[in-house]
Amino acid sequence: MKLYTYFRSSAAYRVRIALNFKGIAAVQIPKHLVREGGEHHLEDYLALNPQGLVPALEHEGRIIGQSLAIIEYLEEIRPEPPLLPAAAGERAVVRSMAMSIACDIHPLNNLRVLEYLKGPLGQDPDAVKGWYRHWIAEGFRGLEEMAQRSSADGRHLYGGSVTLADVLLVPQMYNARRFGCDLAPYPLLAGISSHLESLPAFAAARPEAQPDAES
Ligand SMILES: N[C@@H](CCC(=O)N[C@@H](CS)C(=O)NCC(=O)O)C(=O)O
Repeated sequence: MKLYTYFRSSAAYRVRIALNFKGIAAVQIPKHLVREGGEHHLEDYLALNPQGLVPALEHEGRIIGQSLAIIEYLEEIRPEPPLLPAAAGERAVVRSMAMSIACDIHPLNNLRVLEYLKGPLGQDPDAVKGWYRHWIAEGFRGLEEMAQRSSADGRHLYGGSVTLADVLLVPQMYNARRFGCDLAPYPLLAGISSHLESLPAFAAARPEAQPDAES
């Protein structure tokens, strides 16, 4: 199994957590998103993943893009330990929390969106940071409230064990800290993330611990 990744990519970070959580080994193939205009734009990578985004997973002759599709695939080929609860209704709630990050926060704050704001739209760095922080605040406000309803122990977004929603939370929190977002309004999310970051599967997946990490 091969994972095309970049140490700071939060979507790749999600997949690294899921791989570690399930004890699945994957060879990491770094694609630098900034160097030389971004290695993800080069022909060799586009031939593998026409979307030109990381992560992508290569397994049994197939290339799978999209972190959520990859994680659901890992869940299906290695069901234990599970990242989704057994009951359909519970799984739906966990997925809704995960998607609030993957579909509603992350795409608005992705590198190419920020670059487009800076370049073609001529926005200055402070305006771009403001954009980033705005969408984090919008997304985290709702997620904090969802967590109040669904966390059983203040250490997990849903119930009292690790789920897909937690796998999405930690990388988004990492990014929010990088962009200097005010996290004080989300004490539950901050507490949950801090607990999760101490778990081995999450700690080993953090950007600074990756082979392609830069300071
Ligand atoms: N929805 C995709 C998002 C993938 C994505 O946007 N990856 C980012 C890194 S986190 C990327 O490759 N960005 C390159 C760019 O914006 O140019 C997923 O969940 O895998």
